[in-house]
Amino acid sequence: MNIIRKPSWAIPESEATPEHVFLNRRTFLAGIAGTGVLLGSGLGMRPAFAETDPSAGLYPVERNPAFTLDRDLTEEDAASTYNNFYEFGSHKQIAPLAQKLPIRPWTVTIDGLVDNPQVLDIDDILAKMPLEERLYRHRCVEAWAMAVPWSGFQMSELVKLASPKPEAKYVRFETFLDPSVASGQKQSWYPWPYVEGMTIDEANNELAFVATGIYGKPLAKQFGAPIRMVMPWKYGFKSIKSIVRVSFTDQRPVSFWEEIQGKEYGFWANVNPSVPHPRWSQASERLLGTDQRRNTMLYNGYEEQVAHLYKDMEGELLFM
Ligand SMILES: Nc1nc2c(c(=O)[nH]1)N[C@H]1C(S)=C(S)[C@@H](COP(=O)(O)O)O[C@H]1N2
Ligand SMILES: [Mo]
Repeated sequence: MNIIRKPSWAIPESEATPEHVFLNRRTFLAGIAGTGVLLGSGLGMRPAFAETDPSAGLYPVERNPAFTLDRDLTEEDAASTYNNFYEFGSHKQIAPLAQKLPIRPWTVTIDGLVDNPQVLDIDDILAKMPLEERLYRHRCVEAWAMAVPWSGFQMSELVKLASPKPEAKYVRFETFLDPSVASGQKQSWYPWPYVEGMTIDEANNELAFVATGIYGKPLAKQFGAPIRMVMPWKYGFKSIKSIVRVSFTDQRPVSFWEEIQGKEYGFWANVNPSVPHPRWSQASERLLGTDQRRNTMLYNGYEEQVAHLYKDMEGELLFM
């Protein structure tokens, strides 16, 4: 049994963290006009860290019009230069460091209480799954937010592929473990690898999404390439990056942040403006790449789609 001891500065900070989002706007809308990806968004786009990815030819994928937004998309330069990816450091400027992550070959192991345990190659997953684009809000527990176009597939497709046994109640996800490329993983007070979890009902909700791309391209490494979760009604730490293992279990998984600081980061972590974090308010959020704030929305604005999942769960700490 590990006793986790960690310095207090290793805990996610709220607005105390100075922002270093230097927008380096390089607009050449003309260059993407033919792609249809971001038309109407007003974004100029260019990859912050261009690199050839073997799946590049798959994107852009068709946008699913069912998932629209109440706000502008975040500029790609802002979203891709301000990231949480503790494997590469406990600060936001991890993008250059994350480029060290090798993303081929890459496999995802599906195991546990399933009829179809298997090891899937990332390119087979990409070939097999119905890829689409969705515009989602994202709300970090630290009170910053963004709105981005994810590409990928609905998580329920992966559940179907695994075919969980009736005893399975939860899905547990694991990120890669390789301290030789991710120097943050040499910090032994963290319980590596990063783990997250959800119920199978949550995984089967139509909003639960597996992202393999963003901004009409394969995921840049700092976003959690080559495959990550997106749970838009929950605080961002639930959206685990660079997944190598998906296990179906009858035990509620203990997630990375819950293990570190369970009183501040719980299992459910649903967004709620009126339940403050023990160290800061969640009433409003800062929009990345702008100087604007907005009021936080219950379930990050997805109440209609997800509130039913939490009926009759009054005893649970649903909002931390
Ligand atoms: N493996 C892993 N996944 C992770 C994290 C992390 O540090 N490691 N950070 C989480 C947090 S706190 C947030 S807000 C989002 C940030 O996603 P983004 O950097 O793509 O915006 O990733 C989540 N997934
Ligand atoms: Mo976060």
